[in-house]
Amino acid sequence: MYSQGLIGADGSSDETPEFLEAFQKRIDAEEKIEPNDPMPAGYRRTLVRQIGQHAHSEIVGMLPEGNFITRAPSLKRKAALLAKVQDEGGHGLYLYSAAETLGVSREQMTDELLSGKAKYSSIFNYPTLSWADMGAIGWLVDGAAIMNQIALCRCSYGPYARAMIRVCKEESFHQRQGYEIMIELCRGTPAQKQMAQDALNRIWWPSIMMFGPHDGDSAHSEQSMKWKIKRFSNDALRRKFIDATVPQAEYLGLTMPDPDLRWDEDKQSYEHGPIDWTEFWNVVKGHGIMNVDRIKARQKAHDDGAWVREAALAHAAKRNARKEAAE
Ligand code: FAQ
Repeated sequence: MYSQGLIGADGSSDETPEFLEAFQKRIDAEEKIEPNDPMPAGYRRTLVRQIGQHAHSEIVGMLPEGNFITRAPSLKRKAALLAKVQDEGGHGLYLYSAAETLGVSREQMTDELLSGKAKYSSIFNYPTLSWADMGAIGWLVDGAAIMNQIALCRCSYGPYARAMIRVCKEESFHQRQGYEIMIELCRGTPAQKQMAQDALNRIWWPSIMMFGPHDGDSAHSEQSMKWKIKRFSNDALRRKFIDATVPQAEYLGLTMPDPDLRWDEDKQSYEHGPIDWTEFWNVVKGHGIMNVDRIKARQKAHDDGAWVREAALAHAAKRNARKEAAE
């Protein structure tokens, strides 16, 4: 999709103080940085890290909902869920392409995911237990993803920012289909409403952990915000998400599973109770309930797809040979 850029083959870039200052000036002037532009190695590394993790999250994120495609309660629900899961796969592909513009290959990123070296969002290491989880994931997980990704549409790196525009439009559909499942369950029988409450109870805390550690513990936020890769801090986005979501829970007639949640009149915003960061880091380090299963499933998909990659390469080689023979 894009060229691999003009960064030296050894990944180096010329980083004199003048170069760094000129780069920062472009950022401050809201210019978009494009693949062939000179950029500090740290800027490129940060983007490869973040876009790679984001791509892996979309791909691994297909698994929890994929688990329910065959169990959707109606044809309409099945079609919507299938389309949503396919969209997430598409997002992963745009993002891998955006990362490739920075000189990292798709194979390298895939190897890092399958070897367990690469991170992906903590949220996808929790199991999906009932149909209500499809509602809560769309409502809360896609809702949190949009809150984060709307800001990324203004990221200083052009290919990432442009990919996010389409991704956000699709995530918005996902959020609505999830919330609509929640509405239907909450208007249903007491047992259905209880399913919705149970899903909220389990998914709420992991969804607010998606925004990452508190600002004071966020290793990358300060530099990423200076480079306008991130536009808001982790806590600022988490706060916006909570403020938008609490009234939606009230509309559903559900109770937020946070006894310390309170409206702060001065800040005109909600204050949440303490987040269990031990659980968060445990999941990030690979010890969540589903980490091992998720990587196993991705490894199987990769192995099962080997014949497709081989066939595509054989087809490309044949076409090239035919083209060369005709010249
Ligand atoms: N899970 O210094 P920070 C979706 C790591 S897409 C795991 O604050 P940063 C769509 C972080 O990587 C969801 N690890 O890091 C969908 C870093 O580790 P490192 C994904 C996490 O990058 C919906 C360390 O902690 N969205 O849901 C997490 O400045 C439904 C220190 O953290 C994106 O990736 C976490 N939650 O801020 C699909 C959006 N949080 O690399 C299917 C783009 C932090 O030093 C179904 N990414 N870490 O080893 C971002 O905006 C940022 O990367 C943050 C983290 C905000 C996630």
